[in-house]
Amino acid sequence: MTKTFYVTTPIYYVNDVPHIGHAYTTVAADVIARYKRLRGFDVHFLTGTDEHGMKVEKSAAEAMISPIELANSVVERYKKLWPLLNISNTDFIRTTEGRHKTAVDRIWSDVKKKGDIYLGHYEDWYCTPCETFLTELQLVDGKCPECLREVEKLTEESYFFKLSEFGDSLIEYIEKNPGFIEPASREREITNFIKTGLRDLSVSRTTFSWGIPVPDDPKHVIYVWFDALTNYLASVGYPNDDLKFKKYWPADLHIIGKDILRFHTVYWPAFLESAELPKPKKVFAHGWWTVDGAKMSKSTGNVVDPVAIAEEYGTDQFRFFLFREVPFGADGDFSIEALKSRINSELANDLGNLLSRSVSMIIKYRDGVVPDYVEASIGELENELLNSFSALSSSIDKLFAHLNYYDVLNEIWLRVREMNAYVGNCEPWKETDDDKLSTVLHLLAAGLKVLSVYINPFMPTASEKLRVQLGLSPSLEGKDFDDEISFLGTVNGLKVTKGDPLFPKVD
Ligand code: ME8
Repeated sequence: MTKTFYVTTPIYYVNDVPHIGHAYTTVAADVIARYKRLRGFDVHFLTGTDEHGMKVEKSAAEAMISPIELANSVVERYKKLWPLLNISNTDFIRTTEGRHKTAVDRIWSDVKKKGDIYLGHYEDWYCTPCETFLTELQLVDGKCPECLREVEKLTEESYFFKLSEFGDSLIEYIEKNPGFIEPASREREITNFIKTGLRDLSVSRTTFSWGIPVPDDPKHVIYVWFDALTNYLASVGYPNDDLKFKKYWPADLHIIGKDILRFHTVYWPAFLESAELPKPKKVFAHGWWTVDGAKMSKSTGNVVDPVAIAEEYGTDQFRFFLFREVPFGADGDFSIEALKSRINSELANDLGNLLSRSVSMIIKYRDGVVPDYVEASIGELENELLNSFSALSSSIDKLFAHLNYYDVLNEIWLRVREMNAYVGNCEPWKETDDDKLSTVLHLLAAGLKVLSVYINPFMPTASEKLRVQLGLSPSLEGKDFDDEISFLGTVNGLKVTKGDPLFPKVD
């Protein structure tokens, strides 16, 4: 049976246009989706939009359009952005779709039947931009601790979810499933939060109408987070397509920003437990991007538009930068200077030059056909390179298991540099021994072939271009992973061609 892998991004609010932060999470999910496909998994990769709630209703009113018109226009932008960034999602869900509403109705009804939803009264502070309820204690100078904006006092009839009863079982799940919350620092944060005691959660509102009505009590709309989280079930056929649901659920991985960790690691598993559904296997929370050292905000006007960056500097270059610049999980800073420097040094100089000099030498010394290697010419330098490459596969797989993209790229670039050093040490242009020269050229082609596989999840187009120059079939789809990463003796006879520089230098 084919192994499956289900990965999700958050579904993004439609009151904001896509920026580098949204691109970051979605490219991150795309990287693991592509890697898992290379490893033979049947991948379901979900992204989408979160379209209900007071925040969207207000933004639409300000723009003097209906909420659905606002949603439609922002969805258009996402649907243009994802192909531009080469995102290979297999589903795009909108919370205004019928299949989503069906799923929300069902989980609500199941949780209610279970006795975990009751009617009460709600009086507390609410931060509309963050769609978060806050206690008096959480306020900072009377304002929202997250966004530092004004909060509103709300008193209303509301349904509550008995979150307070789930603390022990949540802690037990976290303890029994190391790696459920990653990175580890986030796990500690959540464990501490749960241990301070959970309050029941208000899960319905009566003060606005843009949402999914509570079944049997339509003056209430369902709290936007209860609604939104359910998208992860709806996409895989819940509640009507049992076959599909069993195939993909529980999700293997929810990738999110650190801002929405609590929703995914406390509320979500509690809702699922109440509905007697399995919990996701992993939630990975990444860090936050600032821009030129400052928080990104519409008012400062420093919001980074991923469309402009990809169009000017290239999609692969942008994707590479996001994971090469900052360890995935940590906060990072975006600047055009840093992007350019990565492109020129590591893409153009290191990898681009390695390819172009290797192809040129194969053309010059062997009429463009990759020669076989000669066993007797394998010396110390060759063995070092071979050993280094043979350790790559298992170390990369382990790193991917923890979304350690930063070290994956480190491992890959270590090999790129080793190959460049190898060329420098061998000086093929001075080589007079024909066997030795063949062996060197063979090793270069074989190493580049392996690199084309490992860079593929990060830079799918560059991977294909590299393979075309090496005379390999561009796509890795349906290829056997182990064949593709095997080294010696697998590139004989390939006909290389000189192409455009893989990564043009930028000023
Ligand atoms: O929270 N740096 O949607 P949202 C890195 N609809 N990532 C960032 C970022 C930044 N500066 N800014 C945003 C929501 N992000 C809910 C989710 S899921 C059931 C519902 C990314 O449009 C990051 O992934 O506010 C963050 O979690 C997400 O955008 C928030 O997107």
